[in-house]
Amino acid sequence: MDLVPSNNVTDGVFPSTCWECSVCCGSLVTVADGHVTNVAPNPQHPHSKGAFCVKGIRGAPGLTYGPSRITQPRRRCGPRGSGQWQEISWDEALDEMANRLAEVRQQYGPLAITGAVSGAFFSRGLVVALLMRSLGSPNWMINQDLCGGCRAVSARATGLNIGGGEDVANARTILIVGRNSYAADPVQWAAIKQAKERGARIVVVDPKRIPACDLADLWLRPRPGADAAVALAMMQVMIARGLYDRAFVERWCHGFGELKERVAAYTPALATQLTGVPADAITAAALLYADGPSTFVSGHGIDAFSAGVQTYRAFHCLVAISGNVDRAGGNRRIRPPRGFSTYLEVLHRPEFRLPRDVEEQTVGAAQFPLWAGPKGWQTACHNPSVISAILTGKPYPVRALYVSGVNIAVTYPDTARTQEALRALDFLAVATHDMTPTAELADLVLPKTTALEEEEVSLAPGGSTVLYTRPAVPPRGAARCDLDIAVALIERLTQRGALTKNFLPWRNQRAFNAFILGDSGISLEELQRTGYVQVPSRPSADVPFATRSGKIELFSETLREAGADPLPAYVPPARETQSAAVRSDYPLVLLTGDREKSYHHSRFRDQPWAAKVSPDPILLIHPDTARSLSVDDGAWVTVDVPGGPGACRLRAKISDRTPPGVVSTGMGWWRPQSAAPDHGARDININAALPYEGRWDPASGSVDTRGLLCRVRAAAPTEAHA
Ligand SMILES: Nc1nc2c(c(=O)[nH]1)N[C@H]1C(S)=C(S)[C@@H](COP(=O)(O)OP(=O)(O)OC[C@H]3O[C@@H](n4cnc5c(=O)[nH]c(N)nc54)[C@H](O)[C@@H]3O)O[C@H]1N2
Ligand SMILES: Nc1nc2c(c(=O)[nH]1)N[C@H]1C(S)=C(S)[C@@H](COP(=O)(O)OP(=O)(O)OC[C@H]3O[C@@H](n4cnc5c(=O)[nH]c(N)nc54)[C@H](O)[C@@H]3O)O[C@H]1N2
Ligand code: SF4
Ligand SMILES: [Mo]
Repeated sequence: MDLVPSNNVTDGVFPSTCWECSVCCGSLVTVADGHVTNVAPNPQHPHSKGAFCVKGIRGAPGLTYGPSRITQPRRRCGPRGSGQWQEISWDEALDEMANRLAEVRQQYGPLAITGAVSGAFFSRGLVVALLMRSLGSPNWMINQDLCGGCRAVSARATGLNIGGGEDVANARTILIVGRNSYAADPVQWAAIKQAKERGARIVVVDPKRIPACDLADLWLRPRPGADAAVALAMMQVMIARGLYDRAFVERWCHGFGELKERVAAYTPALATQLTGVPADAITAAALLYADGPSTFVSGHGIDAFSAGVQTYRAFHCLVAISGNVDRAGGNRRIRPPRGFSTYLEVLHRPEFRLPRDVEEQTVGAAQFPLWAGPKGWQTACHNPSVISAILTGKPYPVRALYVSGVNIAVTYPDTARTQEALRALDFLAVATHDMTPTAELADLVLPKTTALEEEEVSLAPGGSTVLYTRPAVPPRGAARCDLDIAVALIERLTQRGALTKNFLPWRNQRAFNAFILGDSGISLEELQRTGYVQVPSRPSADVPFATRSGKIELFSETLREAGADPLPAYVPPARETQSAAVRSDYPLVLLTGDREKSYHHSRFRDQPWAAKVSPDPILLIHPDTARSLSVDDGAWVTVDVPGGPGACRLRAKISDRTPPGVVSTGMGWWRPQSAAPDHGARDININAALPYEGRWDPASGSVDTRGLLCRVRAAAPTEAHA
């Protein structure tokens, strides 16, 4: 059957899904005269229940109709980064891209070609991975070493794949660790507020006084990066007092004896020394958590650390021994609807794989087998090792890169080195909506459709809502979606004999989406009508865990085999291993990545409404610290870290939300109006000051993007203007 293309645009109000971030809120999109005139929350939506944010309302239309939108392919016609572009047709762009990729493949072999995307959460991530595989390369970079990588590796090692399965609505106690739902996730935030209203108890573990602290019954304020000790001590209390779930542990946990032995030393008193949290607060947190059902709500604040896997392991073990797994009010494992494929599953399916010996050559797989290569969570590369490979040719040359839907010249640590690597490539193509600092360094810039122009089928975080994003309007100009770009490229690569195997058998996004729906019994037509289909959640209790033992591995056989510590442990933050001299030169601790409601990472930087809400990159400084530094509120300061590539400029905001001695900033800053090609990415972007090399988590390869030592100085008057 030939599937009708979905871009039959009509005016009206249509149910859809906001696709600007992974929260996946249900939306109502109004189209008038072929234009999106309004995006609003869908109060009927079973997943988001009317929750929404300003990025969905203003960001997506701003991106689609804004003046900075790229609508025609561009070819570089001056030196790299000179900002000289020539508009070309898609045929020219695709021919050139196929020629250049075929040349690199011929000269250096398929492994010299790499992709960069945000990950397999969006279909474009899967598409780019499969395009790389079609070229014969297992290499693709994802954001997750900077994002959710530590929890994903821990989830795999422990067998506790509970991301998205927080049953806040039915919990008696909610343990929030390193998660600021207020800014990051309006659906979760609404659920937490509702739970509080009905009497749930809330325990927050966060160095900063975030809005959830105002709802909290108990707030633990550990030193950054020290959380594992909190979890280990909570387990120690629960085990010593017999407050763990014996029956669950016996039936479903592997290695309880070893865990018990490991945590015995982590008394609350020891945890106080390691974290600064009072012992009685840790004990109180353990007692509240043990009095369930309790759900563990966690986030980026304990991920993206060079010991993040161990921290997550400690919390995952805490969840396991409390028995709050796959039961109401606890943490559920998500099982996709029968017959439905998630992008992540497709990535791992044998028919979409390259031979094992090829996948084993994925950059980083030798050092981080649980992260990169065939055994890795998303089979991706280790990013900083790719950057090195581009610059040094080791372990082998990487010469061509295709970037889609990421702005790595801003969002990867060590901006200067990332830029140097991008400049050193033989070929760089960037699919984008606007001229980001990454796109500025490309040979070819490809105009991408936005989420208002694309069709996407996906699964809501809770697993029981299949979501539909409607192509509400036709693409502006010549913009194309990732799948269309990849399919057209594959055709040309085939003609040039540069294809290993076609791993993208779909003719268009419709066919791809039909494949994702598979035998689920859900049709695209139904989704188009309703915007979502609710499916009964599949019970996961009694389903064996995805480990060799079929149990939750408190003692992880996978980690043991990989030569890592099989039991959860406290690993001192890297800063504590620095010399006294360095610590005295860099006396403060830096947190990065504070989410802002008006921005999504580096996005929406050209949009006036966002700049109005948040005009400058902020560094939160405690009043006492500001006083000792003689920094006034609103003053421009510079921040740098030991061993870092340089300083970054931020604007001080004096606030007691951050503890004394800890300064805290956002990420993703650049200014489209500042001079190309950097657009400020080496000035006001915190990643200009962070190294991407350094201590890497032994399992996930993550670097510290927070908890680093730093120093803050008043910016010289010449540096101080915005
Ligand atoms: N508006 C908006 N929403 C977003 C995004 C965005 O850019 N803008 N990005 C999305 C993405 S990709 C992600 S990954 C999520 C991230 O969102 P979250 O998972 O909420 O993570 P963060 O906002 O990075 O940090 C959460 C909390 O961790 C705390 N924290 C920092 N260090 C530590 C520590 O050592 N221990 C503990 N316990 N806490 C610590 C911070 O103070 C902060 O309150 O947000 C998503 N949502
Ligand atoms: N220091 C520090 N660095 C960090 C973090 C931190 O906390 N601290 N956070 C990390 C985290 S958690 C993450 S997830 C990363 C995020 O890093 P990125 O994914 O690079 O961030 P974005 O700004 O969201 O990426 C934006 C690019 O995606 C494109 N884009 C947006 N929407 C779409 C779409 O629908 N389709 C396509 N094809 N493209 C689209 C836009 O062109 C935009 O330029 O940053 C990481 N970097
Ligand atoms: S949180 Fe905001 S940006 Fe993310 S899906 Fe919901 S409305 Fe869209
Ligand atoms: Mo992220």
